[in-house]
Amino acid sequence: METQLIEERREGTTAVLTINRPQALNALNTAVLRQLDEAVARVADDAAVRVLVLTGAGKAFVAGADIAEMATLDPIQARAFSAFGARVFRALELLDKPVIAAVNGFALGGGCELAMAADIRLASQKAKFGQPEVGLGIIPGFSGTQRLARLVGIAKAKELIYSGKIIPAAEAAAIGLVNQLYEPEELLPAALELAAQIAAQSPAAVALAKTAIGRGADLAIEAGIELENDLFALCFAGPDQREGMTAFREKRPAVFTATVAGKS
Ligand code: CO8
Repeated sequence: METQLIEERREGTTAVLTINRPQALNALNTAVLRQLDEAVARVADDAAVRVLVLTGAGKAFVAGADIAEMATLDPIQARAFSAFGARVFRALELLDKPVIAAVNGFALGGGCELAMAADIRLASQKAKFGQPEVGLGIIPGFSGTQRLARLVGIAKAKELIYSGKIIPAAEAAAIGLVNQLYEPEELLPAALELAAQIAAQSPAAVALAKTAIGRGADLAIEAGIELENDLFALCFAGPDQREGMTAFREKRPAVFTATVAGKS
């Protein structure tokens, strides 16, 4: 039987995926990436799930791509591995449900890249972040050069990627890489609480907001505004807009019925 490298559970309407390879600090090898991809696809198809929380078992979130597996790759295999990881992370980024990374410890190399594919990053005060690839003679290969520059700006991304330095959680929060810091034992409860707060909103509206922000970030401002106008109009096609506004006028909580399932 295949070793279970991604532990999957449901907490109400939240799916919790825990990368579970603590003996290698949850390093991402092909098997972990494949199981993560499958778990994300299940979450995408499960209409009962409104938010995904991603975390790691033990003292690491993910300490990077698996160096032992990468050590003997030829250039063709290296490209395939890089493209595979990038595709898995992009599927996570494009999931039409919000993804919260609960960064419990080391988020290095591919681990930092994985956290950056999430919508929101919450972290333990003890977490550490970095892109140490250049010290191994490689560059980030799971889209880190692209997402880090977009998240923290080109100058800071260059500083981190060129130096390979590992920064504490407080510094990651100060540069905008992390949304919020928590005591280690408070991290997962905080992630679940935020997930529950998001889950109480219209899932259809949240999904459209995710699309507007995610796709809009790659567009010129005029095209982004057009996209928002179109997606705003689309809100009026489903039941949630009527329910949300009727509930407000009737001074009662809204009961949203639109479901979001299937890959975007
Ligand atoms: N890959 C494989 N095994 C790892 C990794 C890793 N990235 N990180 C840790 N491990 C293993 C260690 O080898 C060790 O195994 P063993 O007990 O069998 O020796 C075990 O996990 C525990 O690790 P340590 O004993 O080193 O734990 P420490 O607490 O002393 O140190 C560190 C923790 C500082 C996190 C240290 O483990 C470390 O520096 N790890 C490597 C960090 C790193 O360089 N990450 C970047 C990797 S490169 C990358 O992610 C590129 C992504 C794009 C790939 C593109 C594809 C082509």
